[in-house]
Amino acid sequence: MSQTAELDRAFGVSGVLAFEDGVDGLTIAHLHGAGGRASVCLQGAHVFDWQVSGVEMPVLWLSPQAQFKPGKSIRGGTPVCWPWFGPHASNPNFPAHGFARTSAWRVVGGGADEDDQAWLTLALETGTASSVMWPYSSELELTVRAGATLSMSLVTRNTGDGAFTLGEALHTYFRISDIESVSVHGLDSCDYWDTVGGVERKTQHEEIRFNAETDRVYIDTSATCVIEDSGLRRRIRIDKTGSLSTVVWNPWTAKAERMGDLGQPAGWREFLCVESANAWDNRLIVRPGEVRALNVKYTVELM
Ligand code: TA6
Repeated sequence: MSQTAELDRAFGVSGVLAFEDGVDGLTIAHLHGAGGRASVCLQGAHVFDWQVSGVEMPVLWLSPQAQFKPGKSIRGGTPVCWPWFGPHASNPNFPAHGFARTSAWRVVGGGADEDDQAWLTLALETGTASSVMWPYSSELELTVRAGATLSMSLVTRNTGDGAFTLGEALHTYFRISDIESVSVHGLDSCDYWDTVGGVERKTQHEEIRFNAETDRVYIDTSATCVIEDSGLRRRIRIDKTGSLSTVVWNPWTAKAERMGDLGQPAGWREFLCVESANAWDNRLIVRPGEVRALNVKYTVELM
């Protein structure tokens, strides 16, 4: 029996949760909840699609050049950055944003919850293939709940006998009409590290608008953010708990050309990353036996 058939037999729920053989041997889970549906690649526990009934455009952005290949991060959706954010602190050979997003996660549960949301929980044990990069015993789980809203909960358990420092993010790419037609609200007066052209600490004044490469780590904030999109006439509300950093990123022209996988002629104009994280000043010390959860909930409101 194929892995997909095994998963369908063990966890499938008709009309709610089904598994599919994706391209290049990756397995995809499809969640159908009341008011919306989502798709998750088991590699990386990577939510790459979420569509809300009655809302024309998908809420998450997926590059037309996204590749679904073993060991490669999917460009778009919500990459899980764990157990570090950005480059590794000391070894430039280790993958940026950690190894969770390119690892094989396993299904531990799924179905319909009491609110008719379709849910799926995936798990990743560390300390084996990843032990060179991460010499700690830990367990990681991601639970996705999909319907008219999308929720994700990233839970880290320290199952070893030593503390570790954790950097993490749900690095979500949101679909927008155009980068110059949106603004981000909720971070007014927050301090941030501006990482474009060096690193400088600054303070946000009023909403964020975009006219150049933007790569900012807002720190010490648990604020709800709202992406206001005048082009698509919608707001995307980003509620979070267990996260003290919010990363706001758009590559603009030059970096987009260097990256080369954001879609032509200017795919970079149609997404904005607002990432709920614990990064930089807000990295966590997780002691033996401790459990930490980073939770987000996304809601779309038509304007
Ligand atoms: O979160 C922003 C960022 O750190 C940018 O600097 C850019 O590198 C982006 O993540 C994408 O990183 P990736 O490793 O997915 O290409």
